Amino acid sequence: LDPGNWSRADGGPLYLQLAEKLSEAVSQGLLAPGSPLPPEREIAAMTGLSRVTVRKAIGRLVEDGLVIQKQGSGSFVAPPAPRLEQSLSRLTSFTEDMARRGLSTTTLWLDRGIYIPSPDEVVALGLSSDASVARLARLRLADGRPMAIERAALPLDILPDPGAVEVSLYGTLAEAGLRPVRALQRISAINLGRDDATTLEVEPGTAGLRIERTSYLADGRVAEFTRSLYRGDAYNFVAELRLAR
Ligand code: 16G
Repeated sequence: LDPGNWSRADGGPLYLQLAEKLSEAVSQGLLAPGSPLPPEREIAAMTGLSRVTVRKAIGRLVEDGLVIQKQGSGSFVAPPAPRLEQSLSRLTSFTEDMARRGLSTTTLWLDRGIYIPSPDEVVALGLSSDASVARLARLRLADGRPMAIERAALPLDILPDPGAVEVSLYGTLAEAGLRPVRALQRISAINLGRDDATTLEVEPGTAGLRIERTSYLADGRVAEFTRSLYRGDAYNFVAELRLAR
């Protein structure tokens, strides 16, 4: 935030440049969630920018939901969004999970089409050597908050037309009488690479969860093989454990 770092020539209005710098400080953890922002006049003194510019920058962060203002006590970095509690014993879809919580689902398509399967898709889906595969890659958002990137692969006899999936994959499958009834899920920790981190709106290298789900139909056929990357700060996964006998 040093003075002298600010000029119009290179990068748009000064207040937006300042807003950008402050939001970087938040995503890099220099300004912790819930902590107070320095007062306007301090930021103005630090940066050499006018108080009007500082006020506009903070106003922008408030609009973006990164900063909250409390009457009489100033501006604070918004507290982290609460984690969602997700059961590990029920086979549900993203759309169902969010609807149950009263959250809206948005899906951003990253890819959707018919491909030659990769060797691990051939194995996971038990495909014959000449079969193609339907792939769906999506960013899933809950109330506008990016939660997960999901990359699903399905045999074409389960999903002949990937374009038919508008919102819910399980919804589309259920309409065809092909709702999965059982799944195996594997969870591991990862550090998100640059592209996936950018899509999930976190810094590259941030902790994430890699979740692989292979789901099955009632007749035993494999329905889907999905590899998902979840934001590490978005969920608590909950399982009930019982004494083994
Ligand atoms: C869940 C599943 C994913 C499935 C999707 C269907 C995990 C880790 N993944 O997100 O495998 O494809 O639901 O959701 O739980 P949809 O019906 O909303 O498309």
